[in-house]
Amino acid sequence: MKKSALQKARATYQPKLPIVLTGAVKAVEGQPTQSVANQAEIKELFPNTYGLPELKFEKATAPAPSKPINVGVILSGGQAPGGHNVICGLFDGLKKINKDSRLYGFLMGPGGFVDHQYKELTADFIKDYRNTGGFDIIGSGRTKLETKEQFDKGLEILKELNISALVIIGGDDSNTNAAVLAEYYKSINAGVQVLGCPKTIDGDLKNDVIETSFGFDTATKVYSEVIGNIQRDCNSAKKYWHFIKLMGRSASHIALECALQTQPNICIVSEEVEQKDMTLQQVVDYVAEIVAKRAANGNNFGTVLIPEGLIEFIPAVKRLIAELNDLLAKNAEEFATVAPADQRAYIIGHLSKENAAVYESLPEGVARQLSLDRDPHGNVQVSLIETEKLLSEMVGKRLAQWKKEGKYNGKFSAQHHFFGYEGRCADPSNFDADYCYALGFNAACLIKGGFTGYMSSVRNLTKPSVQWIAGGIPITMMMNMERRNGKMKPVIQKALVNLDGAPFRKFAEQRDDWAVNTCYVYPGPIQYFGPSEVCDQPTLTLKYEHQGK
Ligand code: FBP
Repeated sequence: MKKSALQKARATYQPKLPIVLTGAVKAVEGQPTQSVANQAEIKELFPNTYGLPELKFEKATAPAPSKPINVGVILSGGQAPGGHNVICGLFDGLKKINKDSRLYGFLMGPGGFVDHQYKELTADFIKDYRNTGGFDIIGSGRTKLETKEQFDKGLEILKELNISALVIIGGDDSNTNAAVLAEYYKSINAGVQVLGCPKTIDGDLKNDVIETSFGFDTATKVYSEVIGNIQRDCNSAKKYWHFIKLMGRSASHIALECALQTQPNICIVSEEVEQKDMTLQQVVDYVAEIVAKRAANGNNFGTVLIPEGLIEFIPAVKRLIAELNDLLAKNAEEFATVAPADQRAYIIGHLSKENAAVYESLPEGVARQLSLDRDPHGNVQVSLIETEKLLSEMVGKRLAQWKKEGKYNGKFSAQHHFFGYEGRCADPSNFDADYCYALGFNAACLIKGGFTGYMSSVRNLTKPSVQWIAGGIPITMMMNMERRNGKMKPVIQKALVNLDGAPFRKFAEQRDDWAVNTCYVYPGPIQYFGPSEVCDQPTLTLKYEHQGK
């Protein structure tokens, strides 16, 4: 494999472990826990893994030598920078327990587990993946682990390889599956522990006990670098409005973090749009008014950040999606037989009057997108909806109308961008390299302690990594009941942007200034080597959340 100069230099980086994990540890148990909501239902569904205590690792005296442990690992869902380091940390942790421990990677996500596709991960093999981005070490996939048949099929290969613990590195849906699998294996005394690791660039797998998911730090730094570059271009030529859609699924954490880092003229936050019960036209008017104000000052240029989930949060569209989800789940067989040209009419004919009207009012392409296949977890594939073009088109129309009415006299020319895949496989920042390595190493400690149904947890993340706190959080603690594919299911509660939280408040205090004046910040590329204030800064979201505590 030919390596770039940076790859070669980066391979020698030794992630910094929390000091507590550098020696022998003991797990200190906290109080029994409860799920965030629907306690009775979740307790009934997880009789063997509900109510477990939180765990915190503390230093212990050196233990007697342990037996080797065989462990399986799965990368699940979208790529996020640092996944390779989770695997390296897990590997090193297992080897520290006993040098004869073995680690097996299931290939291409949960599908590899069910289909018995795996690879043994040896020291020689993983060395090329240390501190690198991507999930290519074993590949990833979105197969949903949910049926007893899948669990039993997976158990066959675990038994064959003498694997006694499985680590699932994934987002909220994949960790939900980890909890269900842990419960099932415990209920049948399978002798297999199941643990999760919080992954996703979206930043929506967090709560009081999980401070952030890995990958959010690096991905937002990459997007902010490019947004900064665009802003400098924009401020140089002074002739374009750039509409920039950012990944992040439903939550607007990525857009908000990038706004805090780059100070664009406009950043839409979906959660606020929902709270204010805004229509699509009101969102358009909000943008058009700022374009007009800037034009009045002679500034016919600017930047607009748009979270990819925006469309789902417009309350009328949200109601439409909820009905569409049920309709498409219930009538799946019949709908599959409808010719593409007739699908629009079929949907309109089967929706309630109110939702049919909303469906008809949307541009055809967007409406079609909302009725296409969900991902295996039942999510609308928002990354495929071209919200940035939809918005700029509607803003252009509004401005043209205002021009006729004599209310606006500027020039409006738009450029469109979508940043998502560009950041998901970047080499992890120092923060993500350390955090991921610690999450993996910590998972090995949880395995050694015999725990199951836990998520690996590393906290105190705004402090230097040596001061981080390591432990485990029962996954059931993060769960509530939600409607998925037409049925109520136990799932980890997604963290959306909290409008009372410090990151949003910081943004809201400054946005009027950023809108009219040009206050761009240019963060530049991620730095891996150099002074700590340049290389080791966590996200502003994390920083403000900690300050707000
Ligand atoms: P995860 O929840 O799996 O981490 O998804 C991250 C993400 O990048 C979302 O931001 C985006 O909507 C989605 O994946 C895109 O999915 P795909 O990789 O299948 O195109």
